[in-house]
Amino acid sequence: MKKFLTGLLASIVTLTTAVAGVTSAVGYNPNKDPNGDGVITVADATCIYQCLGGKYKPLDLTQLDVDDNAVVSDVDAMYILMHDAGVLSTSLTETDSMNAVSASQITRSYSVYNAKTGAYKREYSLSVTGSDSTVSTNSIIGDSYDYEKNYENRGTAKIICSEHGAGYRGTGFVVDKHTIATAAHVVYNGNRHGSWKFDNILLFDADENPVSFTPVECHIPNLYMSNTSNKDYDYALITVKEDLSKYMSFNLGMITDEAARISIQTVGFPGSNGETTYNDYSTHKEMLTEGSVISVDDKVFYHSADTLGGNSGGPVFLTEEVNGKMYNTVVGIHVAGASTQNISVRLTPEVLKFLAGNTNIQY
Ligand SMILES: [Ca+2]
Ligand SMILES: [Ca+2]
Repeated sequence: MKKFLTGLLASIVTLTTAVAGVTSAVGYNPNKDPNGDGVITVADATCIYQCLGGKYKPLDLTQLDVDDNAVVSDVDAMYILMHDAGVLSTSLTETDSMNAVSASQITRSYSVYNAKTGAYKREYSLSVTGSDSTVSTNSIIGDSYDYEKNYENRGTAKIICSEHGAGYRGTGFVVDKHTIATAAHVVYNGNRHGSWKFDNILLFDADENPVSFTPVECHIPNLYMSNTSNKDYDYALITVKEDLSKYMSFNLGMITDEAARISIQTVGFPGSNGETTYNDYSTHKEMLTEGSVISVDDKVFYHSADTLGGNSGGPVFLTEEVNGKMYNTVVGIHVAGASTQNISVRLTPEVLKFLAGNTNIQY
């Protein structure tokens, strides 16, 4: 985190010559106070990073969306840091609403399977704490998001499974150094109450050359396995043996309840091009489609970007621009298609805790 902040602040300093342009482009709302303590400081950026790492669940997610674009992402934290560095010189006008103090703990349990054999390995639980300003303001050390993203390679994964008739199971995306996110129904084999047996994971470099990664573990929510028709918990992860740092092209973020109609994109490896079904997985091409959010529920949201079988587990993301640099922020995991709208698991603090703040990752 320190390294990230240092780099970011250094880049902010170089941007101060274009302050006027930055400010007008920002849409920064000075009334937003992420941690609810009445002042805008670096602690508010920390609060955003901690929530994005699944450490806390804020009472009011919209307080973290400081540029009012219905998405909470690294970009909001950057705006806070620009404000703190004097690039954005507005002062907080309201100190009334504390975005704080919920004693609740949200706990979810997960089962782990050997990704090569499908056999059960172990179980664990993860808890997210209600946001508390006295905690969030403490320190900027020990968070997730302590490395810079690499945008040269693609972070979209093709999940190969010869045990399955089609030879592959779907799409995933890199979220951490050894972690690939996907949908639970891509990895869960209900017939044996375990995971499918995965051969390898393919990622693609900047020249579209496939690179193989070795699957090690599959982590699946117990709530999904107890009711596989419930889309709310249709998310999972696969760990791989090799380091994925060069493929971390996505940030993770959260849409707010007001996100209907914002533009999103999906990317993945559909099993057909809409006319022809691919029989050979090696011919799958990465396909990007665009659409928008239609409506938002607590744990899922609905969108209009075209998807086909094989897109399952792929990222639903949006692109944000700060000072000429583009950031791809995943806000959902594609889980199901339908004729009028597609369904995506919504990234919430509980899901972010699992993907980005998970202390049970083995590889
Ligand atoms: Ca604050
Ligand atoms: Ca935002």
